[in-house]
Amino acid sequence: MSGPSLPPAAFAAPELIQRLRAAVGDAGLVTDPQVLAALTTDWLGKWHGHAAAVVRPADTQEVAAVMKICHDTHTPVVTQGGNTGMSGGATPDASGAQLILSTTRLNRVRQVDPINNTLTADAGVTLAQLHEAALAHDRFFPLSMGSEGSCTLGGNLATNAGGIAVLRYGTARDLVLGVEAVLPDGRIWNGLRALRKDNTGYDLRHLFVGSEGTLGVITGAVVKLYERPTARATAWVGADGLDHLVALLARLRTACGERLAAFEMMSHESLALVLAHTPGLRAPLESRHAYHALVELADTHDFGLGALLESTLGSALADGRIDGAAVCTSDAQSANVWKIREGISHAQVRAGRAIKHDIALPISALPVFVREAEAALRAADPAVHIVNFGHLGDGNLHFNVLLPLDTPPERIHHATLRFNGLVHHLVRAHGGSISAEHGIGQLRRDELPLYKPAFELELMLRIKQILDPNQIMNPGKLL
Ligand code: FAD
Ligand code: 2HG
Ligand code: ZN
Repeated sequence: MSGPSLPPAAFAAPELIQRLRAAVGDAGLVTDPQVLAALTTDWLGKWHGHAAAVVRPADTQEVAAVMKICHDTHTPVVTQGGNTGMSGGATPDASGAQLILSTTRLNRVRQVDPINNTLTADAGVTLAQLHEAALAHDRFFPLSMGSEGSCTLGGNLATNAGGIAVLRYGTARDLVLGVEAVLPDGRIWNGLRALRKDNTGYDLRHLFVGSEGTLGVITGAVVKLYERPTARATAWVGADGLDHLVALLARLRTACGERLAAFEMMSHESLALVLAHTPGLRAPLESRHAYHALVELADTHDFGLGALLESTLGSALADGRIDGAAVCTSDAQSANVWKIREGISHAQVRAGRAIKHDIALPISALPVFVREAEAALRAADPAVHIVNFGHLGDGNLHFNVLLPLDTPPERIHHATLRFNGLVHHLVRAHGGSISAEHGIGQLRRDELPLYKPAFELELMLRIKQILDPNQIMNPGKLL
């Protein structure tokens, strides 16, 4: 589904560049082809575009000035944070008409309030910098993912990112209290409220969460902080069926309540892939299992977390619900299991061409879904290489298919259409979503109308029309 067609843009016209330079200065305008090349390709190397230029405004006022120019000249804008997105949302199209608005110079942590448990920061601050800023005040910002060294607060909100702590703290949407955004016409909306209660009408901050750069530029946000968990207990579990891991998750929730901080799953094939492509990692268990889980408990004080984890896993082993378990006894062992988990994305890039399925299902439906989806894919291609892993604790699987590195583009294209259809048909049948945490971007744009009710899409388009009447925000993405 797409909005109205764009009027011709005055792209790269010398006077446009001149006006942008006047707004952001020499330091804020990038025209160097080498820098442009890096920013016009996504992290996966899957999408390649061209840009008229890259602007790097230094503050919210400069973003507003840039947007006013783009509004006046109908110049399309692709907002880019850390460029780590998995759906091609931050990559411009091939026309060379689109401007990349990079948030990397919006890099100030504005305030940490340890009494209110809130942090206010510019949109371009990286997730790792947010962690450090919270830690400096003995607080904890829980959003966490493998890309945290590069991905930004603005990108996290614009994609409603998930990651490894959603089962306890929720997604980026659950962690944001206030948003500051520049609208497509250059007006600034200051919604930087640090309140947990505010019942004064429609909650506009949530329009920008998950908007993928299609409604405006997020320039800052207020997020929730939490007490810092200083005690952790980590274990690796082997199970011969996914239903065993789902039962273990329920048992851990009952036994450990809020202390359950992570429950990450990977199939045997995913483990084998990451071990084969990442030097220095060791398999945590000697025995072979169809599925593995990384389980972590965390608390503000060590009230016997290790013993709690051991006894819960011990009873599951005794009941035959799981088939192997090892509680980590050193920081080095915990680091090893987390490196295994976080290494899967990189291993896929090294090993082949991944056809990604970032799907969410009710946790209770996961075992049946996986059985049916594996059978459907194997019926289509008996040699199919399925890399199934993900955030089992919140019902999010990365049910990917890996093709060999030398697969010709047409074969990738046909396999993608075929496997997407098979997997997403079953996702819908089980009440799931075709995008759990990576967003729609350009990856799922054509499929979205097949899986989202037409009336919901119509409402989304109407909201887009009100905020972005000239259709300049990230055209070709999401809607
Ligand atoms: P970008 O890639 O720059 O942009 C993503 C989208 O957001 C684009 O549509 C862009 O236009 C828009 N956008 C960016 N900044 C703004 C802004 N300030 N205002 C408006 N729109 C904006 N994601 C998860 O959810 N969970 C994971 O566990 C996870 N693990 C990952 C592991 C690896 C190794 C990698 C490479 C990626 C992973 N991701 C994960 C995906 C990615 O890191 C997240 O989607 C992240 O939120 C993107 O942030 P970014 O700053 O890189 O955004
Ligand atoms: C993860 O959970 C990320 O590691 C990336 O969301 C998933 O590479 C993928 O498919
Ligand atoms: Zn993920």
